[in-house]
Amino acid sequence: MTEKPTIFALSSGRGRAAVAVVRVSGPRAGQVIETMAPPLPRKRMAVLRKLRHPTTRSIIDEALVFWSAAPKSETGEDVAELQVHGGPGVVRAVLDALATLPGCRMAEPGEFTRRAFDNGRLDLAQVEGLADLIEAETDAQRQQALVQMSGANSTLYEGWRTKLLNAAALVEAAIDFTDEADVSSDAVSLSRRVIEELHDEVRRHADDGRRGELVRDGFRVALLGPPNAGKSSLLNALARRDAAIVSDEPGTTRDVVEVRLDLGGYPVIVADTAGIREAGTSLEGEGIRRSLLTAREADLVLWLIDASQPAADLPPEISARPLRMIKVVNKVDIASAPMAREYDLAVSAKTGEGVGALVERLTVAVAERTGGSTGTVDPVISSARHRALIDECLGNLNAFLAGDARETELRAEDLRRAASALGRITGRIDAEDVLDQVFGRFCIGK
Ligand SMILES: Nc1nc2c(ncn2[C@@H]2O[C@H](COP(=O)(O)OP(=O)(O)OP(=O)(O)O)[C@@H](O)[C@H]2O)c(=O)[nH]1
Ligand SMILES: [Mg+2]
Repeated sequence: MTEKPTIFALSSGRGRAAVAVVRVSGPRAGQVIETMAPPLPRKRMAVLRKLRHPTTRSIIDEALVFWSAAPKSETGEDVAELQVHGGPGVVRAVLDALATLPGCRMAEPGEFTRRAFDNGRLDLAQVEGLADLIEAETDAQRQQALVQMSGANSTLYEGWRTKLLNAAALVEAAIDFTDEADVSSDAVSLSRRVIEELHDEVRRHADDGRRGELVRDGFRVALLGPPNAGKSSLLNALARRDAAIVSDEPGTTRDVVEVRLDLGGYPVIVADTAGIREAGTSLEGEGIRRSLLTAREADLVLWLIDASQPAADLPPEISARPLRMIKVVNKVDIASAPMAREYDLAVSAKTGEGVGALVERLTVAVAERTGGSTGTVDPVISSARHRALIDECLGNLNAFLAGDARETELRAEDLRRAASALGRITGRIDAEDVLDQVFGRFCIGK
């Protein structure tokens, strides 16, 4: 049998830093320490050692060396960790030295995590949680990813899957009695109660207003309004930088400009759009088409009007839809907000008046929509992949509940299919097709 390659990579960030972490995983990890920084230290105890080049024996750096043995390590293999000084020259020299050792090669992106998955240290949902944790920009994202990485989603889905497999086995056992129709349909009715309860539980989990996905992908706010209302100015005020071009010429913004904000720990994506009016040119018409599309896809529309101008009506494409909307009057520094008009807030993008209140209002809207889920330890659906599989599970549970109880084999099949959808979330079942996609999200060294 050929030996599995021992992989190594810089696991900390690139560039100058106080410390750089180089990780080595695989059957030769122990040998790496014995060659470059002998002797092998006690497991999981940091020791300070001189790190030497394997052939020239020249000193590369002083390093803190950790050693953990298979299977109780992060990857489930033997792992050596070298904490060296974080200069690019040091890191280069360490990586070059490692490359000279037989059986050792540079790791590919996500390869350490892939090995942890292959060795059962993490399941697929946990791996995705880990990728989300590394990408988390806000506190809500961090907390949600941490829950998933710790295995809360996996435990929930595996629990459901076990129930389903038990119920399927019960129904299948009854198939042997098919000549006694009563016995077999009894088994189906018995399972029915369990499945009805499970169906409710899965449906409640799926019926979450997409709050997990909102936290992971960001809550989308579309800034919409007539030209010159100050949408781009407001975007810049919210972003605290000049993200979009502002001018006194109506029709300045043509393309959608997005900025990402952290509002109370939630990721929010605010999109500035082209002002809505009867289009002068086809180019402007295309801009307006994009504005309306952005508004339709948004989780909330911020309709902005100009206090110094006659009232502008909501475009019919927008007023016809049940969209969440906040109506804001801008430019209160030059015109008093007309009381007759319906609006929720008055601001001045120029002086900043009322912008704080608007941010508060947005934060509340986002928190409501995401169920105020910071601090939660409940597992939520966080990705489209998981949602599709949960829906598939529900579809099969529906088929079971609606199906003819006398068709025992078909009913058992419904349950097996529902179980298999859940198994694909955690990667217990034919995960091959999604593995490359999931592990491709990681960088080298993770
Ligand atoms: N006095 C005052 N002027 C403002 C305010 N907000 C924006 N303006 C001015 O209004 C003009 C239009 O601002 P923009 O932010 O470009 O307006 P817009 O809604 O993005 O316009 P379009 O992109 O053309 O649809 C600019 O001259 C701004 O300086 C405000 O609160 N007070
Ligand atoms: Mg603009």
